[in-house]
Amino acid sequence: ASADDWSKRSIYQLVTDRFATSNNSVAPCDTSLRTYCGGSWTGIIDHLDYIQQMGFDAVWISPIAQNAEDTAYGKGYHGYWSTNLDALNPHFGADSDLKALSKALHARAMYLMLDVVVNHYAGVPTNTTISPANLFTLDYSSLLPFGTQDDFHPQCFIGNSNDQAVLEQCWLGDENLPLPDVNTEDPGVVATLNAWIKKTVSEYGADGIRIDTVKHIRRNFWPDFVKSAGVFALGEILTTDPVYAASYLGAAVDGVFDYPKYYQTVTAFGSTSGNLSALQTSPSLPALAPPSAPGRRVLTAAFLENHDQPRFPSYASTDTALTKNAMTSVFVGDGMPVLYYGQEQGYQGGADPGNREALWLSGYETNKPLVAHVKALNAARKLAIAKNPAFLTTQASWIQQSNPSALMLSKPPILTLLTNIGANTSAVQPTWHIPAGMYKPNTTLVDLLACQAVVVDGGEAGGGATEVRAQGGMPQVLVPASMLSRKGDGACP
Ligand code: ABC
Ligand code: CA
Repeated sequence: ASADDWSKRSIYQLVTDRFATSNNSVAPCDTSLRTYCGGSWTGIIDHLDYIQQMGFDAVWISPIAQNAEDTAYGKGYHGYWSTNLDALNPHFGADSDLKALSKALHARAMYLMLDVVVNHYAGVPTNTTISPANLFTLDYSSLLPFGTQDDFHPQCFIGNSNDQAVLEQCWLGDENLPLPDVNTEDPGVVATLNAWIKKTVSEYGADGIRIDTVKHIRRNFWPDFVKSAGVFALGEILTTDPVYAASYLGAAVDGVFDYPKYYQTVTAFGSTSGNLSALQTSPSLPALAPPSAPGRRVLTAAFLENHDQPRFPSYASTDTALTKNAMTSVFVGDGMPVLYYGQEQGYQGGADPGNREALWLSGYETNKPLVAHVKALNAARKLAIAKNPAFLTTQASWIQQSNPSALMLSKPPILTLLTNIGANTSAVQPTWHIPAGMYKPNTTLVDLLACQAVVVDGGEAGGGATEVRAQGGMPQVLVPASMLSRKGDGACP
């Protein structure tokens, strides 16, 4: 599938080892042990209803390759510590299970996104500090399909460096668990990786790939790799800098995770005194992207949580109003929304590895407030796309509000009202000002979250200017009532 196809989708990101076990067995899972808890590809197949019923039509799973077993930081249950790209991780199931997952998704018209790691492997050191140039002894022959030291960059750690050459050619990890950096300067290595991604995508019927550590490989490596994949490629570039993130957009990969917006969103809604300004003033990534080939679609992915960041409520504590506002801005703003499994269950784990809880411990309960919230947000987004195809290509714009804890985002046909006042009932609720001229006087709008009507003022003087008072710190997602059908299409019948 292309970027265009993906742009309409909502992605559910899961950690394969933590999402669902085969046969619904309920094993304990202590995240601090950094070991396998028993999730499998078959487990995912058995819980596709759960994912689909929330309105998701794509699933991003953990990297599938065989990983290092026992390391100083536990086992490779997350999948990012490859040892053999040509073998599957046996903890997640058999080859036939992964193929069955792909088939089961496609039978529901859902997409499969594979996570691919080609920047590095994991190498368990057998001896440290041999010489400054050879920091440790590694069994390179066990890192397949490469297998020789020349296939990797010389030993050096990235550490805290921001130097682009160091980021690209030194190693992630540390002395306890070095991540041998693949020599992507070598044409033979590059050819092997391009052939590998082509084969992997076709073998497992992937509709798109999430590419790990994009900023750690030279920029001009990526176009051929993405072309070999032949499907939409969404890159991870972990940065707070929009200009840096955007420089990869189109030029290296089709889409990037909007990490800058993630940081701004956490700043804005992470507390009731959060600063809302960066979120409103930061330029959007597509606007900063280098000019791409005519007609080429570039995409960003919006998210509030992932496997590398503390879960949102671990910043916002238990204030569900803040969480709901932050989630709303992700789903109905710019970019393809990505929800990290467990957010819908209100999971609150902190930094890695605490943020990788087992979902089976929640019982996959669907009558939870955040499950309903996610459902409503996916439905709102689908309605907006159906009613206005330009929704996907029109950039959202912030409408300045005088109240310091109120935000208003316009992305037709949706007008989103956000606040970081929080759930505390004694807080004075902010008022949003819908400017005159936006809607005809007397238009009825419906908040798709509470299914409540808001009527635009008819008064001569105001010309449709309307004040809306927040309730309980909750966000509102407004569309004209005329867009809703009586039958109900998921969004407020
Ligand atoms: C394990 C343990 C951790 C332990 C660590 C030393 O070892 O679990 O508890 O602290 C995988 C595993 C991890 C594992 C790592 C290392 O490997 O999932 O559990 O950590 O062995 C990708 C994947 C990620 C994966 C890897 C490595 C790469 O999504 O899951 O991790 O295979 C860098 C990379 C980025 C990478 C990330 C983990 O590390 O660029 O691709 N993600 C700054 C740098 C970033 C850097 C980040 C690390 O620090 O600019 O390049 O990301 O945290 C500030 C933040 C900064 C931040 C800046 C931009 O903003 O405080 O951290 O970024 O505000
Ligand atoms: Ca590298």
